[in-house]
Amino acid sequence: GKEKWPRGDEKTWKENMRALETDVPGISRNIVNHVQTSLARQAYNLDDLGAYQAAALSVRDNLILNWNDTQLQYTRKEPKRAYYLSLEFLMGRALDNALLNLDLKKQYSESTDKLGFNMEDLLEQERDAALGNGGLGRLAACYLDSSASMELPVWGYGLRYKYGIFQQLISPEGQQLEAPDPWLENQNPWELPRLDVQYDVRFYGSADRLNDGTPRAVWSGGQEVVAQAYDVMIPGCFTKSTNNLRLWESKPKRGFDLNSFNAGDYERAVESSNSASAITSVLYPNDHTTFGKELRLKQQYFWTAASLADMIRRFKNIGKPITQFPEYVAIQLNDTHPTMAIPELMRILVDEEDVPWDTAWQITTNTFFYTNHTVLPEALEKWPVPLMQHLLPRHLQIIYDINMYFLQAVEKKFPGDRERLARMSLIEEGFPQQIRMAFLACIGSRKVNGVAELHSELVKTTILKDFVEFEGAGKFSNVTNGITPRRWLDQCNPELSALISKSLNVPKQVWLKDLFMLKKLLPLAEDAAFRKEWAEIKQRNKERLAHHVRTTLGLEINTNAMFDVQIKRLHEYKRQSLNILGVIHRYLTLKDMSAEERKKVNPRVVFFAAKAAPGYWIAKLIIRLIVNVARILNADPETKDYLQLYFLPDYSVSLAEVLIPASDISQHISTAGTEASGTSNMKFCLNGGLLLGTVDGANIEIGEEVGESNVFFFGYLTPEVEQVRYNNIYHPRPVEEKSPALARVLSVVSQGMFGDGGIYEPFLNTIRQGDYYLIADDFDSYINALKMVDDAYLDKEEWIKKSIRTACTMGKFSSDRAIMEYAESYWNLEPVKIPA
Ligand code: NTF
Repeated sequence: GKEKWPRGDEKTWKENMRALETDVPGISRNIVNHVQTSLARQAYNLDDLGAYQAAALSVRDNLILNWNDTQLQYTRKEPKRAYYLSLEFLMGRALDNALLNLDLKKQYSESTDKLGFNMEDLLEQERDAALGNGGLGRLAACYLDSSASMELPVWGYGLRYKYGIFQQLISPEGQQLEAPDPWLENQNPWELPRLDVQYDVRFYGSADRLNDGTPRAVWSGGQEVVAQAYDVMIPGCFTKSTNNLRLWESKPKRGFDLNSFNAGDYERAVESSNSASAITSVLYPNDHTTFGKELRLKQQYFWTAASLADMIRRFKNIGKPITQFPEYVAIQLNDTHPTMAIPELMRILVDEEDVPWDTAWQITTNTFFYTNHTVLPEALEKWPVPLMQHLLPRHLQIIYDINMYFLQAVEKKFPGDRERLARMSLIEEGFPQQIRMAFLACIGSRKVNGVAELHSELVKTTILKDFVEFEGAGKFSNVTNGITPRRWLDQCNPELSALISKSLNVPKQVWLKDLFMLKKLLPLAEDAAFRKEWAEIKQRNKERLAHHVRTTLGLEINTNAMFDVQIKRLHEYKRQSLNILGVIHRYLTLKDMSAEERKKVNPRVVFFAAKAAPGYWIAKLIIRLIVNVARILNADPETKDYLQLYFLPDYSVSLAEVLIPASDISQHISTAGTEASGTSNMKFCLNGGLLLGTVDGANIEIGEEVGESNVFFFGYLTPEVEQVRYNNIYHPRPVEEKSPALARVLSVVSQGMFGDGGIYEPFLNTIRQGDYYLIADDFDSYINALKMVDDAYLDKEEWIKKSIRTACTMGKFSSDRAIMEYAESYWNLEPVKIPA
C-alpha cells in the first residue's frame, strides 16, 4: 500500500525537495550559491582554492542526494549488507573521481569556465586523503569504488586520522625527513560529521565474571571515550548507488574528565581529554612491521567497537532475532588489524545479549571473513598478554576461553599431539606471552583468503598449515586483487580511455564496467594507424609527467628516452636495492663505452618514488643511495643523454596518477614468494606499460593473461628461495663468485663514487652477508632481463604491439571482478537497484 507521509504537509515537502543539478546553468547556480553562503565569499575575492571548495561542495550536494536515495532503499529492502573493516583507506583525491562517476565532468568544466576558472587547476587544489600506507589501503579504496559501481550494499569502516601518512622531504644529503600531513587544515568538503552517531568506548577497568552458571562478565571502570562518526560518500560509476565510508574520530567523553576536575585536579582532567583525542590523531606509518604499541591497540579496539556497535544498532532496527545476524551482516577483516572485532562481538553477544557461548561463537564465525595480505613474519601481528590484560581485560578472558575450547577440539582430532597444540595455540609462549592475531582471525572467520594464487597457496602451506589440516582446505581460498579502471584508466589516462571508447565504438560506461571487453581491441595491435595513436598518447603522457617534474622540482627530463618506473613503499623485500645497483651497473657500462658506441644506446630515464617507514634505517639508507647516485649520473656530461635517474619525493596516489600512464616499463622485482600480490603492476599494465618482474604475487597471473612474450620475468622461483637462503647462511659464497658484475658495483659504491662510501656499508653488508633477499643470487638474471628490455625496445613497432596486447588483456584485474567474487562466494550478497 501507499506509505503514509511521515510528518508535516506532504505537498510543501515534495515541492521543495531538490533534484540533482546536472545541467550547466543549474551547476553554476549551485556553485555560486556555495561561494556566497558556505564560503561567504564573492567573485572578486575568490581564488582557485575557494573555487575548488565551492565546486566540491556542489558535487557533494549531488552525492548526498544519491546517498540518501541509496540508504533509504537499503533501509526499505533490508538486504544482507557487507562491511569492509580497514584501518587504512588510501583514497587520494575525490573531485575528479566524483565528476567522472557522476558523468558530470563536461558540465562542471563548462560551468567553472564560465565562472572564470580552469577545472584542471581546481583539481590540483585538492589534498590527497592519504589515510593509508600502501597497497593494502589503496586496495580498500578500489573495493569501495567497485562495490558502489556494482550496486552492492557495502560500507567501509575506518578511522578519521587527523594526520595521514607523513609528508616526505629529502634533505640535500639525500636523507628522508618526515613532516606531518595536516590534510584537514583547509576543511574537507567530502566528509559529513554525524553528530547524532556517537558511541562510548571503554578501555582499562576490570572484568568480573558473574559465575552464575552463564559465561557472562561485567566490565566496568577505566576510561571511556566517544566515537564520533564522519561519513564520506562513495559514488558508483554511472549509477545512483552511493555507498558510505564511515570514519570514526575519538573525542573525550565530557570535554574533560569531570571526576578529576571536581577533585580539583584541572591538569589531569585536561590530560585525559588529550589522551582521548590522541587515539585517532595519526596513522601509524609502518608498512609490514608491528610494534606492539599501546596506542595502536587502542586504535584497533576503538574502531572495531564503534563499528560493531553501529552495525548492531542497524541490525536491531529490522527487528530480527540476534541469531539471524549472519544472514544480514558479513564483515570482511582487511588483514588482522580489525581482529579485535571477534572477541568484541563475543562480548556483546555473551555479556550484553545473554546469548549462550556456543550460539555466540556460531554467530561470530558465520559473520567474519579474513583476508591475509602478507606471509612476512615481521608483519604478523601479535599483542603482548600483559598489554591486553591492562587495556582490555574482558577481551583477554574471552580470548582465553576461545582458545580453551579451540585447543580441546584440536586435542580431540589429534590426541596427544602436544607440539601441535603449542603451535596452534592463540597464545605464544615467551616473555611476555603474545596473542597471535592471525590465528584468532582465522578460527573466528567463516573463510580465509589470500590476495593472489601463489600467495593463497603460501598461506595454506606455511603460516596457516596446521589450520588447514584441522579445519579442512575448503575454508581457505583465493581472491586475486584488482584495481578500479575508473581511477586507474579513465581518470588518470583520459586520452587512452577515449581511444578505447572510440575503437570499441561503445560509450565508456559500458567497457569500464566490463573490462574483459578490452580483448576486442587485440586485433588492432596489427593496425598501424591504431598503433600510431596509441604511441602518441603514451608520448603525451610522458610529456605530461615531464611537465609535472619541471614545474614541481625544476628538473628537465628527456622525453625521448624509455621511462622505467619503480614506485612503491621502500622495503628490502621489494628490492629497490636491486634496481639501483642495476642502474649503477648500467652507468659503469656506459662509462666503459666509447662515445661512438654510446650513440647506439637507447636512452633511459629511471624513476623511483618511495616512502620508508620512519624507523626503518636500511630503507632510508637505500633512499640516500638512490638520491646520491642520481646527483652524479644526471651531472655526468658523458652519460646523461643516455641515462637519467630521478627520485621523486613524497609518493602519493596523485603522483601515481601522473607516473603510471607515462611508463614504458615498470619494475615489480620482489624476492619470489614475498610480495603477496602487488596492485600497481596491474595499473601499469592497464595503461600499456610493460612489466619487468619476478615470478611472484600477481605478476604470475598478469603473465598468464597477457602472454609470456609480453612480460619480462627473471630470478629464482619461490620453491628455490628457501634453499638459496639456507646456502647463503651455511655455505656462503663471496659476491665476486656469484656475480662479478655486482661485485664491481658494490666496490665503486664502497669506494665513494657516490659520496662517502662508508655510510653505505651497513646496506652493502646485507648483501655480502646472509643476503636474505637474494640480491646477489638474482643480479645476473636481472641484468639479463634489463638487456632483453633494451633489445625489445629497439623494435618500436613490436614494442607498441606488446603494449597494446598487455593493456587489452587486463580484464581479469578489474576490482569489479574481485568484489563480485567476495560478494558471491563469501558474503552471499545481492546488488540493490536504486530507482531513479
Ligand atoms: C600488501 N600487504 C601486500 O604486500 C601487497 O602485495 C598487496 O598487493 C597488498 O597488501 C594488497 O593486498 C600489506 O600491506 C600488509 F600490511 F599486509 F603487509
